[in-house]
Amino acid sequence: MNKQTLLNHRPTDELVALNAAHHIQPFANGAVTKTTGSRVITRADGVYMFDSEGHRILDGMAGLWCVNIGYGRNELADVAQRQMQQLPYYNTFFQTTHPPVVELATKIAELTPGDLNHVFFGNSGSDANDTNIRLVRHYWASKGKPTKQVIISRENAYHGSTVAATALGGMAHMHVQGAEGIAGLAHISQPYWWVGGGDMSPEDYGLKCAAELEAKINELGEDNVAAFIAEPVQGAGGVIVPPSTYWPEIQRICDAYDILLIADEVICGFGRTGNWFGSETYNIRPDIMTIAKGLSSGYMPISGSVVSDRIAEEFAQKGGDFFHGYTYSGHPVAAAVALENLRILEEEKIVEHAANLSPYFAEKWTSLGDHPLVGEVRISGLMSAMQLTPDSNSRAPFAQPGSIGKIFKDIAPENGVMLRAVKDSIACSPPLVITEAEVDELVAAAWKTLDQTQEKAKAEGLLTA
Ligand code: PXG
Repeated sequence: MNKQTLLNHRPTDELVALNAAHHIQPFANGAVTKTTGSRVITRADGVYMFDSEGHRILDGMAGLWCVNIGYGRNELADVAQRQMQQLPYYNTFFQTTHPPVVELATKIAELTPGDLNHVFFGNSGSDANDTNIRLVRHYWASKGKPTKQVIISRENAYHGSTVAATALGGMAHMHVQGAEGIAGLAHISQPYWWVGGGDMSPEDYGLKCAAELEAKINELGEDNVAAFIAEPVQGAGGVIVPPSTYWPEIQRICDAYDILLIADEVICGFGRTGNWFGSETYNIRPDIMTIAKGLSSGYMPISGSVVSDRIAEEFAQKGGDFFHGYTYSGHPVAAAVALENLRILEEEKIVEHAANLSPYFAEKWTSLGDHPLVGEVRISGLMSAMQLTPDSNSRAPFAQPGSIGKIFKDIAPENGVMLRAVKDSIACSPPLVITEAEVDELVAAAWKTLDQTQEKAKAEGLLTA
């Protein structure tokens, strides 16, 4: 075993310098990596992680919205070791398969709602969404409707970072970095009432945003539209919890027109919203579900596109060869680890725990709304956000959008909590195993961070009031 990487790592300053010299980090600014450096995380247990300097930090983001069962579950390590010894790798192409992938597909079919009974495996949410693009287009071609090609998505959606998933997502600042000009994609508004709702009630605004789907289908022509894709609750976009009117109307429109509905459950899946899937929380009947993150609680990279009987039957009868697959689709070690994660989620009733804890979590998180810097709070199960604003009444943005969220994000770990800033929204998504006492600790640290953020912002002239 390489003890240097596992236990006796190099001193922090060396690690930080080598990191800046050789590691290109995702969603990071290379210049800042060089000047400010990066925090080095060395171990984690339960809801806490520890950096190389020994600071204990409550992980309010469950890694990156994924460590649903919490850290330190050695059962997953044991399963990985056993599977590596028995069959570390074999492919799932060309009519071969292996027990872990069969067991996992069967388990996912059992857990997912409705007739979502068939899984195509990938390694990340991004590649699963790439799969979905090819899958729905191949489906319609097989059905004899090859013109049904366009996939409608939403502004500010996050569906991943491959070229296709970036273009499918709705983040303009990502599109301009190498993902422009991908054909057959269209976008409608997100139901982000705080920013876009104006004088409308959230419910009316939800209907207005949903109506855009119908308008877009009519503009493009139903015969040209393959699918609509959306996260039940937008996560990376700032935890945009849709108004209650939104999903029923979206579902009605997808049913009324012959449009496949893809629920991107990469964040919402596996308990995050208090049910196994966000689709259950919001009464959505998807034809395809994207799953990743909580599927293995992040212990191994694995994802899936879960499809309905209707789609799988078409593939089985007329689809012919689907020329698509990743070397590691259904990787045996990842599949075995995911299966063990699902066993723990189920047997330890962790999804029920999340549901039972959610009123307490909501009450505590809502109390942050009393802080003068906070305009609204948004909550769904154990994911939440607070919207920072200089003026709750006018819902005004800050003079320099994003500047206050960044101050908050930088201070939070100093107060022992990791949270994520999405511009001036602060997102929270703790491991689902978090306890009431740990919620108290998280919220107290967040309040203290709000105070310090306000002070610093005033001192820097970013806040005048
Ligand atoms: N769909 C959704 C809804 C996601 O949240 C992906 C797809 C892509 O998954 P992979 O496994 O390819 O990363 C995601 C990922 C953030 C952040 O900063 C969020 C994600 C990834 C990285 C950062 O909030 N979500």
